Amino acid sequence: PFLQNVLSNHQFLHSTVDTQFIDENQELFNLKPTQNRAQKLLHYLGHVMVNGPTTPIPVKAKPSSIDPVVPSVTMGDPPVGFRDILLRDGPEGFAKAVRAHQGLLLMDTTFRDAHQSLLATRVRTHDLKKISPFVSHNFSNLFSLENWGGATFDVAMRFLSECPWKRLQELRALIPNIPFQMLLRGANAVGYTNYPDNAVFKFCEVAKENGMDIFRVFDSLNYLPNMLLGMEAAGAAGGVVEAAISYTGDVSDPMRQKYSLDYYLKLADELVKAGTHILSIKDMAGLLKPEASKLLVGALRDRFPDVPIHVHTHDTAGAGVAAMLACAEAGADVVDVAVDSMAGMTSQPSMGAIVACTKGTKLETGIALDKVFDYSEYWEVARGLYAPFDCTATMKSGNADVYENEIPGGQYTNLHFQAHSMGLGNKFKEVKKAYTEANKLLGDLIKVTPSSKIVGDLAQFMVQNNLTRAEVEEQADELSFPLSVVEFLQGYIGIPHGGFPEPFRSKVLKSLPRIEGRPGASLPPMDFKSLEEGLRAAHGDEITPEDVMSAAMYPKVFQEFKEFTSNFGPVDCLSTRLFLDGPKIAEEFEVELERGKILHIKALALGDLNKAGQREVFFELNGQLRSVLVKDTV
Ligand code: 3PY
Ligand code: ZN
Repeated sequence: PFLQNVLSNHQFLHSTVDTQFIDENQELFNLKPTQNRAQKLLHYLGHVMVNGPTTPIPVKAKPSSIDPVVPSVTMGDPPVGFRDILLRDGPEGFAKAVRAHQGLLLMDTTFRDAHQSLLATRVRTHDLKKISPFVSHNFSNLFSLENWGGATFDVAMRFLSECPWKRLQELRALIPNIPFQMLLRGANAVGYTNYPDNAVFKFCEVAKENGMDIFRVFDSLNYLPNMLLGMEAAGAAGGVVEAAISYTGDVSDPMRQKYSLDYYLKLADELVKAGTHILSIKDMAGLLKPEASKLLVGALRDRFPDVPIHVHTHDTAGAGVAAMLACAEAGADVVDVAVDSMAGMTSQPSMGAIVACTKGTKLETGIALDKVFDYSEYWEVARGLYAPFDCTATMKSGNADVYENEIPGGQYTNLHFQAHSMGLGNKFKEVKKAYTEANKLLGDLIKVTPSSKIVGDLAQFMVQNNLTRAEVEEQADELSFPLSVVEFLQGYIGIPHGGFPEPFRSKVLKSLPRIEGRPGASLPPMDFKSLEEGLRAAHGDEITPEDVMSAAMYPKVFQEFKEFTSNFGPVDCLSTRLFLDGPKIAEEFEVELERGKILHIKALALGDLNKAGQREVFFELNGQLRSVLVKDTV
């Protein structure tokens, strides 16, 4: 790099060089590691060409070689949207405007829950960015775009080797007019376990600073103290607080008493009393039937005439559109949809269907159907790039058995993948049955991350050990349960509605300690200063406040992500096919490292295996021959 700096220096090129030259041109010593970015990316591409993808692949399928075409976008600023109202009037004014709005509002989940449910959360910032200007210009009347949080935070670092914060910043710059929405797991923030309170507060603060607007806050047990903590954190950050009641059971079934209409109304009372700006029903498994929608949303509408109601569902059984229309009829202000080609099955119901079905009615969405078609076409082709993660490789349809097993959308897909990869493809039914039994064993829980994982772990344990519910109950004091189950019973994630199952809990825990009350309340505050110092010592001075939060949430994942990028460079700049599959021999392509900084690369050849078990991979980089040595691990 020093030599390159010298060779491109103006004075060096245009005058006689004497010994003062170096002293006068201190910028020659500007040897930031970023100058190796190109070489690191070649190393990455070579690695993928020799060894295959660096991210785990659930299905044996190649990414499509067809790139999606971005529909054209008009020049100039995008139209004014709800975010302009939010910025002008604050969260309360925003909530009033939503409530006063005539017609049905939509949240688009395509950028988050849809791909979390269908494509193992693997959609990359690269493909989100490309379509963002189109969304900003043509979907300005969306209530919000859900594009962050939930599982996307850790998956970005863990499996995509990209920074979740950079995603947020880049999307914000491209979509200034539509509110961004994230999923916050209450006291678990974007993790799977309770964090100290100050970590949740700081997380929301940094998210808001980076452009997040609306925080959907839930707790996987609907445990009020955890929910209140998350709501306070989002509110203190200046965000719109959307408290979400996780829905399970069936309020239209008089036989299902544990999660009755009365249970939900009482919880809603508490959330409204705590000042939520918006009240949400989070139907993570898609259990809300049209009749139940009428009852639940109708009752909430009567009780809280001024509070906007926002409903989330999954289409696993196939009744999602019917349910969302029933919710809208009963007075919901906003419902969740995904664009058609990313909708259905374990994802959200179809945007196009809702837009078309409400056209010309009092629920008219104001969204142009032909723009939905263009948007859908982009995703239909983009989805092909993610073929190695697409649940439709093995799952061919939704299934109304979800009303029985109550498995949340994303987990339904994951369990299907797992059953399939273990050669238990035809055992999915058994896994689902075990899930139903495991849920009963644990006392019939609300099931959503992380409580859903606990039920899933117990179900797998039962399948692997060939145990029935009665056998597990009988042998509870002898069995060696998954850690997540034991910790749940200890109270690590909070207290379930109706309390812990007895005598099962006592038999499993014996003398193990039990946490009383809200778990986060007994955790010592996180020391951000020493965390930051440690990160600087390990990774250098370019550590940002966002990095500190990533490490606070996921220390090990962050560490591995930093190591990966210091070896392989900014892989987020690569197109998805190159990221997953590498180039073909003789393929020429461009990589934009940053605005205007473009690398021209051609893959030339793959060398033979040498004695050290390596292969040399040859490239042309900006017209110059380069090669990298890669260990062949296949
Ligand atoms: C998540 O927590 O990631 C969810 O999507 C829950 O539904
Ligand atoms: Zn969901």
